[in-house]
Amino acid sequence: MKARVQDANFPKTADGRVYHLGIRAGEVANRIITVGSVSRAEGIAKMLDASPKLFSLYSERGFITITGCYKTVPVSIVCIGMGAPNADFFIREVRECVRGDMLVIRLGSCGCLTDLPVGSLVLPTSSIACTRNVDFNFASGDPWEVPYRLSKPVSADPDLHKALQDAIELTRPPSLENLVVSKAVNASTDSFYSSQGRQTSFQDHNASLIDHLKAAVPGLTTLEMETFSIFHLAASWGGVIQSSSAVNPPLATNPVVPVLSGKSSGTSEQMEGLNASLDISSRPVIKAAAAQMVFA
Ligand code: R1P
Repeated sequence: MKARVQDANFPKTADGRVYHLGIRAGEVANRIITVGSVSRAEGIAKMLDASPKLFSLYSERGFITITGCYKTVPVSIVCIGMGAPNADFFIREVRECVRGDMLVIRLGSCGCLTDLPVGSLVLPTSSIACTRNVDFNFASGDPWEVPYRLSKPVSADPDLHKALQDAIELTRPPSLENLVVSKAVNASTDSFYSSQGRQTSFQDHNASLIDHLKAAVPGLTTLEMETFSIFHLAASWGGVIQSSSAVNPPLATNPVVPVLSGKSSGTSEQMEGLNASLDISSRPVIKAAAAQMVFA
């Protein structure tokens, strides 16, 4: 992607592409599943409708956006890699490319702080952030500072969390009967190592971190690296609100309906119009929830 920055405040290429995800309006849907790994993104993409043809873009910065329809409803799968900075690029740059509501579900893997078996599915209702306190003197210890800071919790969007829970109830195989946990607190960390309590060659002062986390955060079940940022940005988004009448034409009269019925492969402009038509409230919002598979 040849970058010609038009605006240093929100850099875009001359043809309107956001700088890191590489997409522009019309190439990403309002309903998004975000994942961390390429294989997971490509696996989920196989479930999308055969028509219209999938749009996919691998950005120079390693983000992948795959857009298509699932049972005729536009959906994007966005692979963001790992960590809060990438989650921040993802939410802000997608927000810049869509109008109306934006729904985000993160489907990822996580560590587990309870005795749930590997393969369990956890839907956190909230997440805290656990971050390394860089003011702590890690080289020699520090009587004045704590080595790790815990934030207050931020909640998943309750409607989307419930919708996700209901959808899983309807579709899960019997073998998952007792392995879905829909009330849990997640902790997102800024390191896979130090702030998740792993012991490495660095002086991380984290030997008691996991015990501290469990004692300090009731219901804490999972550890990963992105959910807090996504929930936090979703909860704090407060950009310019477009009037619903301007962005909410009735679906039946929308010119992109032929795209949904497979008669056309669609254009960026059509997808943009379709996204706008899918507003589900008069005040556009970002709603976020997460589903996480427990790994060893
Ligand atoms: C660490 O191995 C990565 O795995 C988890 C963590 O959040 C972190 O990104 O998530 P994903 O499975 O989505 O990558």
